[in-house]
Amino acid sequence: MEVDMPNILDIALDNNTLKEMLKYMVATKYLEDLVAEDIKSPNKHCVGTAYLAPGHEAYSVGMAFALEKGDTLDSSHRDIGARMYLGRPIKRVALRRFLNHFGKKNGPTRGMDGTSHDHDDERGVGTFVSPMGAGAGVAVGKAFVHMMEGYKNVAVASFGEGASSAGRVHESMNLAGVLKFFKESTKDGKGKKLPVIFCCYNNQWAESVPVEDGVAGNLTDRFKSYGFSCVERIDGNDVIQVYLAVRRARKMAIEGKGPCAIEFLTFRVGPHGQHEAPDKYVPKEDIEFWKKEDKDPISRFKKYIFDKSILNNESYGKMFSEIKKDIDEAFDEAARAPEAVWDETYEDVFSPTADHAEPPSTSLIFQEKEFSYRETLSEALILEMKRDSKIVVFGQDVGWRMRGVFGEMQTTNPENGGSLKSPKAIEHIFGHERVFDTPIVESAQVAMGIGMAWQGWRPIVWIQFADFIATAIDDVKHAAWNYMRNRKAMPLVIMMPYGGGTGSGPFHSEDNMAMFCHMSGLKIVCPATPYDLAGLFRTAMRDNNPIMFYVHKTLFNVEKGKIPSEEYLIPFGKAKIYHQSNNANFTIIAWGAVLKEALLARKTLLSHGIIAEVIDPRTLVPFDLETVLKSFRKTGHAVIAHEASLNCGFGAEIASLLVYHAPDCLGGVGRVAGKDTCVPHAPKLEKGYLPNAAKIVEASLKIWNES
Ligand SMILES: Cc1ncc(C[n+]2csc(CCOP(=O)(O)OP(=O)(O)O)c2C)c(N)n1
Repeated sequence: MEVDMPNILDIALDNNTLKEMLKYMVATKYLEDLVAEDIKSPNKHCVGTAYLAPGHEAYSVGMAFALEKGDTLDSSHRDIGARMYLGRPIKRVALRRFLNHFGKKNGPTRGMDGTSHDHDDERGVGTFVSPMGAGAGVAVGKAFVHMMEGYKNVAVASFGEGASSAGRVHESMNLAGVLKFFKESTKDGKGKKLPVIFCCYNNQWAESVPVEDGVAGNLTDRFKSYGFSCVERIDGNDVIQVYLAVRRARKMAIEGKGPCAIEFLTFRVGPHGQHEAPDKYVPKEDIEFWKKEDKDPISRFKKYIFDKSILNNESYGKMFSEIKKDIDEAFDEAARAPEAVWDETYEDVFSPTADHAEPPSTSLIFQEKEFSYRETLSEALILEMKRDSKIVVFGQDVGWRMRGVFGEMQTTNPENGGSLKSPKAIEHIFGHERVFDTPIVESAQVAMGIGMAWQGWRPIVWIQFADFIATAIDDVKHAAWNYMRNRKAMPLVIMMPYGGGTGSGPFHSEDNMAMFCHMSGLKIVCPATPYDLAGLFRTAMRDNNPIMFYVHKTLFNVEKGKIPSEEYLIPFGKAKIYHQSNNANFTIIAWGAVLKEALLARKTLLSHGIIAEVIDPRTLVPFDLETVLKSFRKTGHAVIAHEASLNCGFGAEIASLLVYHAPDCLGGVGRVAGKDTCVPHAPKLEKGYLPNAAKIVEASLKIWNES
């Protein structure tokens, strides 16, 4: 693509800063050239390939120079220049990068992830994950925290023009565009916006797809449509222009006028990945054009610096030798570093949660009365939000207008300003900054939660129905694997009403817990009673890991129970046994709404001489195998009942654990589950699909009679 852009290199930056900019651009290129060379070598140290950014140096370095201490960057796979400057000194960054490339144990991801997937938390650089555009929503979450902490800093998301077409980027920009806070503090009452800057480098190719085939319309028009206060298109090969554009955006952002979006035009003059030839699909002439002295960012800037006599051959040579020395030394040190080899620490997938030991607060307690499941959730949420001012909850229809689809975002408790006649919205208790509606952007919601949690806040991402978390699976995975990759806590609760029994059909009835049990790094919580809900919720709000918190829709208004007024926590991985007995000869394992069916089945089974203990694991991950095994070793018979489809449901996992750990006790193991279809809409069909007491009785008798 031919570009006609003025060469605006003349501005009032002091000579030292200009020199430094060149230094980091040159260091970026030197480091990347070393990596490229290493990958071609027969004795290479890099594991796999690398995604380098020749031609992006001005964009990457200029953007970073415009940031200040405490600002955060969620970068793309190509932003080594930005990391180089933000993570300075050069040797430190180079060492971290090489250790990661080489898969070394003492690298930033301990060999769990490679290439550009490192993070640098100390310097505000977030972790990069492969699904393109994933960082955009994370930056929105970090911007929220910057806002709450006084608008001293901004969050930047950097991504390519290819990534800009990903749905999650649109979701994130739309979300950033609509969110407004602190309305009362602004003159026009319109509120302040999030200090987030979306930096989109348009290097004209997304792997083999040119921009004209990947981007409908043009990027800046697209960005303008989000109502951002500042949208620009900049020559991304001019480091000063890049710097100035990000500075302008930064100023608006910290004044609460953001978000801003900038398109930086550049060109990738190397291959997409080092496993490809540079001109495999990019025309050679285009590469040559962008490599010319007046286009290539380093040559251009070097000429400017030399013309201004800021550097000359001798001083440049000295600067280059220092860069080379630092990076070469880092390379050698990384090459000598111990390789990552498997040990039990790699099986450590959860962040430790020291604050579980936190003493209970005596002032924040439930009243002595019966609470429905819904009321329990509201009151527990209010108590926890009072206890910890970093808890925020956001999602569709959680705000004051709707107060949650099930009314779970309101209180009738007079102590909290509510009454039976006029319940009070939780948003009105804590303010819009801590309880707010979002558009339909589940992926961006989870990503925003990740950004908040990364910055040490405790977001509750409210997903209106568990079914819709499917649109954010990548983001959930990002949260789940965070501790494994980065050894950084991710205190994120994803709260989801789920389940069948309301005639809501396939897309509002799903129990998809098994899907997430399979994803290491998530805790899966599914309280069946108000008592368990309060205790497990408190635990969730003190845990440092991502939690999928399932609340069954049919329990909301039906299930009632007394909540003790003293504060109690229920540890995860501790099952509850109903009707525990030395004489038990049968074990039923059930959770969520199926628990009450299991308890009904137990009554019927008594008349057949079957004495069943009913175990509710309460959390599927971690799973209390010990309690379940203890019962099974005594009874030798078990039925596992759950609402999700049978095939690959969590019942299969439990059955295999029983068979494996207690082969001598096998009277029989059965499963009662949802049918292997989607959840039907028509009442009799839905009834046919769902497990119930009669089906549990039938399966139990079959096992009993055959044993
Ligand atoms: C969701 C997703 N789909 C596909 C890919 C594979 N992929 C990796 S990089 C890339 C091209 C990205 O283009 P762009 O965002 O413009 O960044 P660039 O590679 O040009 O720097 C693709 C398709 C991916 N990582 N994530």
